Amino acid sequence: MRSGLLLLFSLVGTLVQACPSGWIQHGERCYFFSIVDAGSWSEAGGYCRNFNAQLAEPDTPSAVTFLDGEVRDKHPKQGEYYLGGSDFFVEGEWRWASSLNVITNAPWGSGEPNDQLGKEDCLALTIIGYWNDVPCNTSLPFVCQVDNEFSQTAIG
Ligand code: GN1
Ligand code: CA
Repeated sequence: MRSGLLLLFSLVGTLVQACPSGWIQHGERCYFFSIVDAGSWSEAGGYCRNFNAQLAEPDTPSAVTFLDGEVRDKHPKQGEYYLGGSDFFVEGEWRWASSLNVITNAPWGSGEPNDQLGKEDCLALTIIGYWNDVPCNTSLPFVCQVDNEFSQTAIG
């Protein structure tokens, strides 16, 4: 019985800290950098949602720094990656898609966001870490985010 309980706890202990295979853990979130372009910002979000995830919303300094490091070190050849932010509703007012909270911690590149040709309403992480606004119909790879198992099952 005792060893059975120990086995149970050690199994739970393994499961609760895991990210899905191919995803990377940071704090209580898992991130996935897509290999291929998925299409528009909306389609990229659809891919994430198909896996019960969402486009990444790095809304803390720690998350910003982490994704910056990841994109520079491990994903340097894929151009820009969609993140889950947009100024779709009010030009110049950038919001996270899931919460509609105003984005307050954006490490915009120099001169960005520039709404080039009046057509750039979607948020992208560039391969050198800073953020840029791009047309929402640009075909780009993307970063998904999901809570890891630890934050979902910590109480259970
Ligand atoms: C890119 O290269 P160009 O001028 O077409 C970028 C814009 C940036 C601009 C900065 C799809 O546009 O968002 O503001 O560089 N376009 C894309 O010079 O990434
Ligand atoms: Ca831009």
